[in-house]
Amino acid sequence: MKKKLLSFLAIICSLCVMCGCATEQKDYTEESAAQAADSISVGFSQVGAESDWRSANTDSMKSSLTKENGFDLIFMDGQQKQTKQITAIRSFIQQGVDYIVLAPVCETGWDSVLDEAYEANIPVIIVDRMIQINNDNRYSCFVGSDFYLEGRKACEWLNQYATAYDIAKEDIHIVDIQGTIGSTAQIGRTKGLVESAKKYGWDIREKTSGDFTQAKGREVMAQMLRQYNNINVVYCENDNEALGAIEAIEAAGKHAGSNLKNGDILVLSFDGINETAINYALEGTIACIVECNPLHGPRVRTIIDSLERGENPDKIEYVDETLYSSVNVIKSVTVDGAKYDVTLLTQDVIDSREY
Ligand code: GYE
Repeated sequence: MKKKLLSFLAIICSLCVMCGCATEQKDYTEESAAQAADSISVGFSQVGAESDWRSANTDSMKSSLTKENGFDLIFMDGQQKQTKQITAIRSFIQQGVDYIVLAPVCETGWDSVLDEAYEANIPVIIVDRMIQINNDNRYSCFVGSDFYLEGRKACEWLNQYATAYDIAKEDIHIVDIQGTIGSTAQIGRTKGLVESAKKYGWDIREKTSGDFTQAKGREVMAQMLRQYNNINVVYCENDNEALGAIEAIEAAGKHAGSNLKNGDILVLSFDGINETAINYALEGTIACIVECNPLHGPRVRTIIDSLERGENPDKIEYVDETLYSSVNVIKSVTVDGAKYDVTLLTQDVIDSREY
């Protein structure tokens, strides 16, 4: 891309000289040519705009891969459709970008298009969610969250909560509002719940997708509340679904909170970006939120910088994430022998967050 741009701009410059353009204009064009030649072109295929997490992630990418930082970013919104993302990647290949960044809506079905990027010699960086592919050399590296770990952290929190408040395992009746089916965020969070339910003997009444949106979260929760009369835990695979679920709980004349013995429905959630959701966790309407960090822009920038220097960044980079609790009794959770602190959500904690 840089080479193509240089020759294109060189032609423009010589045309200007031939046409007798003013000297200042020539200087200006040469300056732009130099700038454009130096800039790194990046095609970013984003999943969509389904949640607050996604908007924060888009902002982070756009504010890191800026002209001032030496990038020429081409942003394409996939509207939650893999076909649109594949079309976007093909157009990036056509344009001869220097790098392709992909936040994949789902894990499978990327082989052909990433073969094409590989043949075109364009490095691909996977962000946020993972892909399953035959040849791992079709992407340079991945940066994002460990969703399976996130799910298990939430469930360890629930187990300790049940122990602390003396709730028998057979009295726990969970519904799972899943994310977009087939996305790593959904696969990992659902797997964490299913395995923990088996381990602790909890009853999962139903698992159904809310597509990571508030509207769908409300709709499926309303439907499940009509169907089952003993739901006392709702495991929402993101905050937007949790907001929808809470609306449905209230509309059904029930209460979202931590007092299960008094008939409350305990809401567990993921992300911690949406302000209303965070404030709900502060007041106890949401019992626990596993943070999911969306600030991948600076991370992608660091990866590209190191690839430019000819280095090999880590193939897989997981980001650190906090576990926020509305109650003070649970201090830490342990997953696979590793201990993770639980942060009691306070106004000070909210004020000190990066987003
Ligand atoms: O949790 C959800 C979003 O892949 C981490 O996608 C992301 C998830 C996030 O729509 O809110």
